[in-house]
Amino acid sequence: MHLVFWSYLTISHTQIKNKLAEDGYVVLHGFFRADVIDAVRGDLAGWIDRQANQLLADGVIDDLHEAEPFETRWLRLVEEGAPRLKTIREDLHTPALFGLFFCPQLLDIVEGVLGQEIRLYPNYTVRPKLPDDALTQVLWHQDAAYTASGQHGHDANAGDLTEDALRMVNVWSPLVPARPENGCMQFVPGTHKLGLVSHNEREHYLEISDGALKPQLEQAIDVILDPGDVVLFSNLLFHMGQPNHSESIRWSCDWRYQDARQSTMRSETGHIARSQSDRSAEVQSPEAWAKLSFV
Ligand SMILES: O=C(O)CCC(=O)C(=O)O
Repeated sequence: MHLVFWSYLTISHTQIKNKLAEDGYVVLHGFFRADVIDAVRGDLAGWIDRQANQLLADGVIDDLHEAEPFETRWLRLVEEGAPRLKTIREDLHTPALFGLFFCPQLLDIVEGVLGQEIRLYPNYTVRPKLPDDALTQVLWHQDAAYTASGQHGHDANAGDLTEDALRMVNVWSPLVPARPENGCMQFVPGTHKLGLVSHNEREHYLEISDGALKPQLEQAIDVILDPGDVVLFSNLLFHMGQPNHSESIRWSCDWRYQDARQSTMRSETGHIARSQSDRSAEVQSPEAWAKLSFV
């Protein structure tokens, strides 16, 4: 079976690697084909529908809001009592998500950075960023600080981990246009070169300490992306997710790749995306992905 998930690339793999090394991120516009993104939205619309039916059966809501579009249906359900979610993680083993996480053309790029043994790191995520909700407003951080802590909440071990142990390629791709008004991310280019800085634990997220953050903030840029676009970035890059001041949900997907020979530094092991040494270990198809679970 030959799977084609992407549309075109106007930049070479070497240029991508150089931009990642220099700026700490690289944007690939129009990377995923529209039907790939539509399929992901379709699977998530199915997830919303199943949640709605369960909530109705449990007496939490009285209306399924079936006529609402993808952008607002979950919001209407939350307004009626559905849980406010930071992230969706456990329910992403659907055929369409395979098209993002295991896109061969994306893995070719990642292979150029991480080598031929690649793991999909166990924190692949869909974010339904709700309007004006602090729970979904991700503070300034480096992803490596979460990794070093082994889980959200504290980074007590951060000092013990080398940058090599924390090395990953992070990926973020929106399912609706991501703009400053609806909570697109902000990056500070070049901050991956500062190494792992100290973070403070806030109510919902870690936050880079003032001393490290303040001198950098003037250089912050909005990461404006459309569905199909993808941004790759270093897990040492300073970044944040702005508040969503629109009237609909900013849906997005984010995931990370790691050298599969390294420890995940958490109890989950993730899934093998590419293995030169053992092809049979790779997740081979959308059907195989759909049979697996978040581990
Ligand atoms: O989606 C957002 O607003 C923030 C995401 C983020 O911080 C990440 O993917 O590491």
